[in-house]
Amino acid sequence: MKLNPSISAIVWSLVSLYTVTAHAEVPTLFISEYLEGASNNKALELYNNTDSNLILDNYRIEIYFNGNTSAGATIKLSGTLAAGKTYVIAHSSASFADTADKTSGSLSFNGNDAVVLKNGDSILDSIGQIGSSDYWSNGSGTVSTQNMDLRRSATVTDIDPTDVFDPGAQWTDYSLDDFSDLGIYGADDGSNGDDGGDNPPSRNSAVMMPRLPLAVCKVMA
Ligand SMILES: [Ca+2]
Ligand SMILES: [Ca+2]
Ligand SMILES: [Ca+2]
Repeated sequence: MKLNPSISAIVWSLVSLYTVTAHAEVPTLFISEYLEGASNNKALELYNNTDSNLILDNYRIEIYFNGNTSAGATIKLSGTLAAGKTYVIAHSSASFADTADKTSGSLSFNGNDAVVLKNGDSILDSIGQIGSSDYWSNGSGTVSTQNMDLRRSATVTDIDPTDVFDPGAQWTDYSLDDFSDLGIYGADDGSNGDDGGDNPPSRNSAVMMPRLPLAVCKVMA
């Protein structure tokens, strides 16, 4: 039997939709916490939301300072990060540096510097907007990339470092120099996010990572 073209298109769309869903459920590494504290108290917490070890050798953090469109600092990661575990990078002179997985004197953002996480040349996640020297905040200024500890509060959706950045959309503010949650990922209620609890969501369930646009293109094709 020959399917008519419209049924064939629907079947293809459903197959492609399945592909979209499958891809959307393959998260990798993302930034779960960002600490922009006093002096050199700077840190990033990364979370491996896959069911596998991640070899970090091709991963790096880039920092685009003060609206620059070229990275002014590159911090290469290394080692292996187990499934469901965190990796903390701290400034070498941070007061909590001895608790970090990696330290670097280049981790010197101060609120108006875009931070990008890459695997090779693929962008995995970002904070801020490359080319902008704004100190990013939500409308009221209660959630800001300056002088705050920010924890990822919801499903990861904004990974694009080139568009407008609203830290209030996916981040919850904690006080300056509150480094008590560095190295811990989870939410007290088990929801997606990092709010100081220790109950991570089940992995591969809800964190949307960057493959979606490609797959959407496939659906549209
Ligand atoms: Ca700066
Ligand atoms: Ca963005
Ligand atoms: Ca944390």
